[in-house]
Amino acid sequence: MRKIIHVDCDCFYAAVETLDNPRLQGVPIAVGGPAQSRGVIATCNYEARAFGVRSAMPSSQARRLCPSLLILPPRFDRYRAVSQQVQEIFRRYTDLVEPLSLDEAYLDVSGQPHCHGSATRIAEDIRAAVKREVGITVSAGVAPNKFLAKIASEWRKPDGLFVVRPEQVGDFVKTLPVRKLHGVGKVTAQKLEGMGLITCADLQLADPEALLRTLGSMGPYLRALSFGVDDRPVQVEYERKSVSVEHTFARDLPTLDACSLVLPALFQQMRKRLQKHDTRLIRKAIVKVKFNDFTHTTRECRSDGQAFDVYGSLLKEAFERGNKPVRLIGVGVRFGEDEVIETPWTQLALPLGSIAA
Ligand code: DCP
Ligand code: MG
Repeated sequence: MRKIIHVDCDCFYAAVETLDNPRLQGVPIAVGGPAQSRGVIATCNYEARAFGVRSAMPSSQARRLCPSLLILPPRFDRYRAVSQQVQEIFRRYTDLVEPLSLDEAYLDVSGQPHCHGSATRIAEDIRAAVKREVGITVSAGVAPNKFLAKIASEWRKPDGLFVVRPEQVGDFVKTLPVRKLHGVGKVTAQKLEGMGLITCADLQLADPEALLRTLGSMGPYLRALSFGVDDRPVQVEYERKSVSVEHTFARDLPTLDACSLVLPALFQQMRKRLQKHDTRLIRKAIVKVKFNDFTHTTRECRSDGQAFDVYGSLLKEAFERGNKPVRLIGVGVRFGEDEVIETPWTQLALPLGSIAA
């Protein structure tokens, strides 16, 4: 039986801003792009959430909901530094730390000597140490596996702890909506709900054959999760699957020519970002285009990602799939082993919400 802790900082970027400027305490603030130039909200504090402001919302809409909202530009270097400080605290308790982003991580504390081996007490220790030494609050979930720990950490947010003991797993999953399961996005959620499966209790009773037919290999995996079973280990070295850069333009680019003009700069930026990853095998080049009606399309092809021309062709194909003014362009590479490449076409997808996250 493993003991997993999932830790997630509360309104992370906003918390760091308040840490550095205590006068912001109690004031509704957000971090993001300015409302005048189509910026979006990265996050906001809980005072702003009370007005309905949310991550990934256009800043202009956030301003309408909360006219006194203070929108600060992001300072990623500072967030990375605070993230390092927090992760150092995690490592006092175990070497098995898997960061998922700057503000969240899984810890496997099975068999650790600290706190007489109590994962709950380790989680409380960590929460107290982060508050005392770093000055921000974090929420934690403790459970026998990653999936349950991650859900548990949301339960008492902000500044809370929720523990799912092994004997409580059965009751805990029963009422859990299937869309909370790891790997279930909008499309899978719709398929499940189309089969009448709303909660994990429903999924437990579903015909495994039907699940396999509708969901492929995802079927058995989700069925296992619905019983609270998840064997994924905490992976110390998180392996990045892709690197990309993208840009939303202040004004839509009306033509393919206009798009082609901005491509070299994006390509250079991506190459720069890739320098850190040069030992990895690049398998594919990717171009993403988002149109002014918020539809988006991705084109990719087998490539070592070094040749600019490949991106030019992908951009042309992507543009022609929509043939509309372009709001955003992204370029990237995918790493990987020698795998079977799936069909190169990605359907024109709707809506924006699914990619903003
Ligand atoms: N983030 C972002 N854009 C998003 C979501 C998040 O830039 N659409 C950034 C800002 C967040 C950080 O990632 O501070 C961590 O994301 P979380 O989802 O954990 O959100 P918060 O930590 O801000 O809030 P919560 O208290 O809900 O965890
Ligand atoms: Mg967070």
